[in-house]
Amino acid sequence: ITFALLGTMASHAQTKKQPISQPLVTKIYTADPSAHVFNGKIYIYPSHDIESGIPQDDNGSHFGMKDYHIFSMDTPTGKVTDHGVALDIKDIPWAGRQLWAPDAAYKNGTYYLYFPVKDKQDIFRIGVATSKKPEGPFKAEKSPIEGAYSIDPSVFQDTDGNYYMYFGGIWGGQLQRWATGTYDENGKLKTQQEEALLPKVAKMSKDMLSFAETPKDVKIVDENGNLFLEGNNDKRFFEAAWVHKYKGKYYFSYSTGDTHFIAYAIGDNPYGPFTYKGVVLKPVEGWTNHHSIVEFKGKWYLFYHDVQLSGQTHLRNIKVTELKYNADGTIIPIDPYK
Ligand code: FUB
Repeated sequence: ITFALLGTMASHAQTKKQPISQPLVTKIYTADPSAHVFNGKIYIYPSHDIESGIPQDDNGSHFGMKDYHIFSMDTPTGKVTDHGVALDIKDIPWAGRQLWAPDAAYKNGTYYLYFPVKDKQDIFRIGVATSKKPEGPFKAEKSPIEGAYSIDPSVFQDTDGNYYMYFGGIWGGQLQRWATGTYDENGKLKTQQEEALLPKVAKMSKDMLSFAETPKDVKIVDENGNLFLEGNNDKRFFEAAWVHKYKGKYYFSYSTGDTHFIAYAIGDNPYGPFTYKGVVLKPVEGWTNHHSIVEFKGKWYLFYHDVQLSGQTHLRNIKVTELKYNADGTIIPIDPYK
């Protein structure tokens, strides 16, 4: 070993980013953590990353996940329990491949697991599975949710008892194929000068298994009320929608994808419009950035992922850190590395 090499190693050690939090799960790879408080405990519904052997591309083909594990914690710093396989792709009758980021909701004694997966025609659709327990196992419905498409479902329970699903993701998430409301496999991404594609929202039916309405666009606007252009790719929606409510306001947070931020916008009702306010989470190591925000015993937490354990974009590990607000309700941006 030469002095020159030693010098390089020393400077790398100095510049290597120190994460602000450690992986919650180390035995398997996990990502896209959707956290909820059920029965006084934190339940995490993440993707379960695996080595698919499929080469990386812009459509995320290397994310070839096949099942979900659900995790619980008594406190955000407590022991993490892996409840094992909660749903396997082979038990979803209509599924083809790529079981991506899920979410969950509870209503009247039943837990609902919402998940995106490509159908046998390779079109991303959103399905639902049910269980009497938050950790599953879950049983999938026979068909996808009618009128639901693309990826990254997240279901928000409003304080009035209504539930809303937010969904969508561009590029590999195929949202660009649904720009007209029906599927068009030649649907193109917007050009830099065009208004960016928007995520979708639909109120859930009373049975939580279907939509009560045709999905609507979720408008994310700047301080002058203007929609972002595709060229505003540090602010426009890419994937990973999440909604939470804080002091009576609705916070819509999302990933900007190719610029790797978790950004957020605030609105007065679940449908928006939402006005862009800034960054929740700066880029993490790994291409994707995907999160959830949850309140537990009066404090707020950001669940997110990076690739600390593997160094590889498709083999991620979930994490948690506290999230704080300024007095005016804006979120204090989090840098995941010191
Ligand atoms: O985990 C697969 C995909 O990567 C998710 O659906 C996206 O949000 C991104 O995190």
